[in-house]
Amino acid sequence: MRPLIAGNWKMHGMAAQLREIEAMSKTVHAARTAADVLICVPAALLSRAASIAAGRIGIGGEDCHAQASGAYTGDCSADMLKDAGATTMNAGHSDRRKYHGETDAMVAAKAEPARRAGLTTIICIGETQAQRDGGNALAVCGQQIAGSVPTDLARSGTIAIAYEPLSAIGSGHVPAPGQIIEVHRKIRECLLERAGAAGADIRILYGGSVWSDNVHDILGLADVDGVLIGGASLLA
Ligand code: G2H
Repeated sequence: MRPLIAGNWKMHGMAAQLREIEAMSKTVHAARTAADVLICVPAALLSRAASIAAGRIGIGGEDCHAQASGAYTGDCSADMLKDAGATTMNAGHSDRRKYHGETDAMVAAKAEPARRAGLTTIICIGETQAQRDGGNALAVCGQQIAGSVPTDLARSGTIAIAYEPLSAIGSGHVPAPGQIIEVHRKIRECLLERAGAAGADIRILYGGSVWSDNVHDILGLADVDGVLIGGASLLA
């Protein structure tokens, strides 16, 4: 499967940083990289980022509201992301689950309008350290897949999954390869159960403290079809 290298700027970045997207997109285009490249940016930068990237790399939103429009001050719909030039969006990133109380059901409700808008959705899941210490990591990830991934979407080829163990996010601590392989294998099993053969084609990304010095090793692990990169994607 062609890997996806996805950056996630979170709530970082001003117009000046879009120069990095311009330079990167030109490099990626010229080098004909063997991976798809995507940068997810704050909504305020989306339109300018998409214009600068000019289709050479994908530009993604970081979240959307489940409704198409309405009195939801401060929110942004999937149609709006698409209209601004996004190809992709994140749903259920751990920051959204942590700071906005997003549940699996809320995540699932965002993925469907994203599909209708023509966006691919990266659905983020991952266990807490307490859940892992309690021996429940695989069960938790399985439950999150069951609750966050609508079955018809899994069959539609318009989603990817990002596994982000919470202890790895922004911490510099990447789990042992065996842990990543074990959870990705579990996610693959869940996707095959939900989507049948189509589940084999869904990318499963790893996210959490991916940097230039570990990205190649992580991409070489079984069932790792890409990476979601936060902090390191902000460095020029
Ligand atoms: C977590 C990642 C992207 P970081 O998946 O959100 O962040 O690479 O900073 O751990």
